[in-house]
Amino acid sequence: MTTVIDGRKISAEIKAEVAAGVEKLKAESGITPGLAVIIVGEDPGSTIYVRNKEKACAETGIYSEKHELPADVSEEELLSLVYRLNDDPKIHGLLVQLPLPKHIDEDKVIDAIEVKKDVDGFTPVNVGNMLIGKECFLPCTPHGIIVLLQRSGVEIAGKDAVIVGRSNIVGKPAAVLLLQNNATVTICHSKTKDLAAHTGRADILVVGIGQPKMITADMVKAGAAIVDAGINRNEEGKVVGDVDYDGVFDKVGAITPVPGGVGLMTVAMLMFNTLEAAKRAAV
Ligand code: BQF
Repeated sequence: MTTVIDGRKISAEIKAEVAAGVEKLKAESGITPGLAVIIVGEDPGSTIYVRNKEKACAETGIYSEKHELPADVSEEELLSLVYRLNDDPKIHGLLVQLPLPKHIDEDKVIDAIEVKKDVDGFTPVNVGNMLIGKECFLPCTPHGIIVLLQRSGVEIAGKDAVIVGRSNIVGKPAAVLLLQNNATVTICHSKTKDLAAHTGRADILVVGIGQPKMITADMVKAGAAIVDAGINRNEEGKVVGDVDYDGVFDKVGAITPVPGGVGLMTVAMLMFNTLEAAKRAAV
């Protein structure tokens, strides 16, 4: 019997725990955690994601601000908004929704975010601290993947974990966190020779590449745990992952659905990080 890893249930648990933490912080210190989200332009995906974040803030008792800038805003103007929010005491967490328009240097903008407010975990200092296992804000999607596995009873230590995709937002940090949890980790990417030979040995397979139905039944190990971090639209306009869900379902031991899996955890872990940022500001 295949287990559906229920991102809806587990993200709701995380948000309930965050809501309780927010109440406690308010009662004990009078501090309300605050999240500021900057969105540049009107990318349809980004608009939905930002709305999901605002909704999650409302659910957990976190104060939220949305700052909408036009697509043709200058880098300078965006940076000065980041600096202003860095210094705003109501704001404990600050993120700039990616991707940014091509005329803006994403790395430069990320680097401008105060490390103590970097609830996406994207600043170089946070990434470095994560790599050496020091206290930091963990990036939301990979952290969400670890929590999904832990809370659905998938053992990580000693397992062969294979990651397909090496983005700075999903694949690379997922590899680091799985390694920290004592998996034996392989990272596959577009230049990997014989992808199926690697994926077919995975006890835990994490996929984030942006290719619908890229991972098929012949490529997975029987009984494996499959984590699908892909979000694509198929020919019918339906949201689908990178894994051929129906095709692999009967063969695998556990699998995350899309939608209703990793994506929900990304937003829940952002709430977790924002509460953490506010707690640290309180001491
Ligand atoms: C779901 C994101 C790519 C690039 C930038 C729930 C979200 C998505 C899916 C969501 C994502 C993806 C976010 C589902 C935030 C995850 O039920 O499947 C929630 O809101 N996400 C983002 O902010 O930036 C992205 C993916």
